[in-house]
Amino acid sequence: MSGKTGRYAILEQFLADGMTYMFGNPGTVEQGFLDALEKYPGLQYITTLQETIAVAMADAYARSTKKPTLVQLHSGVGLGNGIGMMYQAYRGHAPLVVIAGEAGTQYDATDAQMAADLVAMARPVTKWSTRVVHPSSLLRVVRRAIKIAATPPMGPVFVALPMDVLDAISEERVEKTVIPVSRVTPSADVIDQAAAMLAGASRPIIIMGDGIAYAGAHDELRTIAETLGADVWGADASEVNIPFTHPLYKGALGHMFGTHSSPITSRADAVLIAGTYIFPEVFPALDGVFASDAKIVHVDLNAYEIAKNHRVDLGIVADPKPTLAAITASLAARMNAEQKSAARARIGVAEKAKHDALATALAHDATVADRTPLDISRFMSELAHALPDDAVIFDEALTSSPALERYLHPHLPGHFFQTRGGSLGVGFPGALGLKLAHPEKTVLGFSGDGGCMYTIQALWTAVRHKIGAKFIVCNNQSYMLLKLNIMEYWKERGIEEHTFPECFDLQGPVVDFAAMAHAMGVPARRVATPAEVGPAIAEMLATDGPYLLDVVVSNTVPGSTKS
Ligand SMILES: Cc1ncc(C[n+]2csc(CCOP(=O)(O)OP(=O)(O)O)c2C)c(N)n1
Repeated sequence: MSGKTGRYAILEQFLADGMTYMFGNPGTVEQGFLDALEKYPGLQYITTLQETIAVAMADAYARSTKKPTLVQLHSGVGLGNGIGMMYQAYRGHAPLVVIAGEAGTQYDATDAQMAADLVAMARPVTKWSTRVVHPSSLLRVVRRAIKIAATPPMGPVFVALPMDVLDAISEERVEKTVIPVSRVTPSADVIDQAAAMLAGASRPIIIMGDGIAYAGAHDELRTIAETLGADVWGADASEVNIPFTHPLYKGALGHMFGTHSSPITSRADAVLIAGTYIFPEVFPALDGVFASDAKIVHVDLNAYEIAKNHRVDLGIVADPKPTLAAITASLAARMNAEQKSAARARIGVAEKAKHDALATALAHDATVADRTPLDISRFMSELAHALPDDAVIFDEALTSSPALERYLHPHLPGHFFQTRGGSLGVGFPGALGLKLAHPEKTVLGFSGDGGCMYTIQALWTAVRHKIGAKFIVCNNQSYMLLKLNIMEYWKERGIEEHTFPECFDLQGPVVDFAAMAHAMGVPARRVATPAEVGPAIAEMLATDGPYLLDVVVSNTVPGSTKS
């Protein structure tokens, strides 16, 4: 690379590491390497019109491909816009490599317009935040950043790139970054200790999260659950870690309230935690989450998360895939006939309970199927008939998600992603990131009418780069989740139910999402009655390219007389 300036060398480094997209929004202090991009057609710039979209697209792409993914933001102002979504990526362990330009080290003392401490801004939302200060270490620093992002527990990193460093000659060699192998299996005695704690349980549960999907440990999780006859609960689980249809899968413990999860977790006499942390809820219970005599085993590659908040009897820093397989083998040898038969009986009970709960929900859906305003279950049921089995979904439908799960029953690993981290606006850019990762598949992004307004300009990017994802707005004209949550708040504090805060309502003015889509070149339709559902879905799926459906649904708040 002798004789090349840093602005070229850095792009060659990204290419050497298999990066094919730079998601970003440009500025003048990045012009050097953006100008150099034309020499490298293998690295495509994906133009977004707001930094939130660049980060959210990259987040979904990285989650789907599990590969370090490049994001370019513009100086302090662009980084500032991107921070909320970088938090999302940090919480969700997405391996993003975020870069931003700076005027140059020679201007440090001047403190002029655009000057900002970028490293400090990015630090709280990254695994590592740094600045390259000399051309001799440009690629060294970039490779270290990529390695840190892609080493479990993965997460975003940030590198500030002063222009004068990139304009200087780079003498460093480009070489592929080495990511350490982390397929760590514990020793046999540790496996046996774990099996001994779990084997005799009569009320075992498994709490699992996306560390399972990351490790590709789907089969191992299913097998150990079946061996133990243990209910499986999700915590920070926003992908398919076990098929949603599996009899033992009970759903998510919840995102908000420990009062919802503690009654479940405290009943267990043995708890296996794998690939997640305890607990991701916003208002978690601070104690009493496990029975005092319950045995708690925690397996994860993330040592920080083990025994972070609550007692653990055996913490194992290891890869869930080989570890769960080894514990299962030990259980099979250790469990006696009576224990095995009790485990099978628990599966039977779980199967019946799941079947009955689904039948009740479907019976209720049938009573509202012909209503106008629409019930979202009508839309989901017709969509389920029309979609290919291997459609890929980004679900930010929030209060419409239960109906989505009921009909689309996510079951294929890598085909279903939900928001992770709490920042609204991931649904539509998320679908674009997934479509880039799976160009041959039907990809759908679901969002509430509230959530999609944070990043609606993503539709422009879809047209600009011919990314044929489909977008579905579950339009209940409100911040419905906030209404449901405040009802919980009223109940807990003995406050009588009253009208919801006006700021939770989105009815005035009502957004015409189809018109917005048309304005950005995306064909779209508004769906408001049961009769319109089928033809609209057919048109969406027959359209080659992006398409938006604005599905106008009831804004009635379940369980409330207020609106
Ligand atoms: C960036 C950001 N701002 C605000 C919030 C707070 N918040 C959580 S849920 C929610 C309402 C979401 O409404 P919508 O997307 O329409 O879905 P619905 O709840 O109606 O199903 C809001 C505003 C958030 N999570 N993220």
